[in-house]
Amino acid sequence: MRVVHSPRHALHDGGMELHRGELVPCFEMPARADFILQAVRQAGLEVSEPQAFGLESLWGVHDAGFVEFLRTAHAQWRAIGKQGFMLPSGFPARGMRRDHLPSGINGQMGYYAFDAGTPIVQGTWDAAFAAAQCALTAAAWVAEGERSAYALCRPPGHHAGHSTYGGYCFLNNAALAAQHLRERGCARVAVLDVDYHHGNGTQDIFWERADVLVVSLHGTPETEYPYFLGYADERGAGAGEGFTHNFPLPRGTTWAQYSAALDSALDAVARFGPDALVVSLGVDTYVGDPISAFALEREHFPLMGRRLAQLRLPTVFVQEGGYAVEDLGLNVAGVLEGFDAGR
Ligand code: SP5
Ligand code: ZN
Repeated sequence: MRVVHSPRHALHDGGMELHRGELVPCFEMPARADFILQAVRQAGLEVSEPQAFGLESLWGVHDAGFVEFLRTAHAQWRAIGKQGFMLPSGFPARGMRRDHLPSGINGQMGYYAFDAGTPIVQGTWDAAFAAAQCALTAAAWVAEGERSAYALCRPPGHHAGHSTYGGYCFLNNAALAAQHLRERGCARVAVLDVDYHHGNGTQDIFWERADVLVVSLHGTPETEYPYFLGYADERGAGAGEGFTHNFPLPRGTTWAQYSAALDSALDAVARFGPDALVVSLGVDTYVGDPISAFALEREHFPLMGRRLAQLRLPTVFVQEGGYAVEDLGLNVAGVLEGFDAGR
């Protein structure tokens, strides 16, 4: 399996997140990508840099005004004399206006963000755009006939919606890969999200579409981030009704419980009959993850990869979460090696 990665990910660094009432350094840190890179190289996989894709390659998935906000946000912050990371402090909740984008940068942040855990620093845009290009490159390879590819994206993407950011995510890398496959000859594309957290952004982007199936297994929003989306009764709307499937699982979920839900998720994908698969690959389901509460062990990740391979679909893996930094590489490489062994 070929790997695509950009060193520009490291430009997204130095932010703090609001965690249990305190500002702490982000769990989503550059060292994550370094550990993954080391592990995939050790596994003998070839790593390339992304091809260049223009801003217009984002517009099939994201609102152009939102993209412009992300691209210029930190410059606007510096223009009012601020430095360092930016976090929003107010959001348009029930009863407040969502039809007007404030002109000030603080209001704009609250308008587009949905949490106070996703700082923007000076290098965030360059890193997020490079990650998007990695996902697009992996999708292009698969569209051209590769059996599978892995986009080592950082920052991650599955929480980013059509015009929203949060959950450490700015641009939805997996959605961009799926949309690219759609535009390159795949009539139906499935996105399977195995990150610990619900892929609310991907669900938002494809909510009313029947050509992209969205299936997510995750910690139940009753207790787990992102709290306000990811229930089993969310099934899509309009033309997209029945093309979203959620499998919320309780804290403490073991491999036995997880793999039963994974089988149901894989059945939903197989029934859809897609031409290609995009896997939102978060390994924060690992028992050692510092912000998550499932109980998957290292040996379960190759088993997951094997099951994914049994769909026998051209597959793009896109990196999402996973915060047990030192074990992250082996867990990711475990999925990829299991997939390659199971083909
Ligand atoms: C891509 C991805 O995995 N994003 C996750 C973003 C989670 N951010 C907020 C996490 C809040 C978790 N609450 C802490 C519970 C500690 N046991
Ligand atoms: Zn996650």
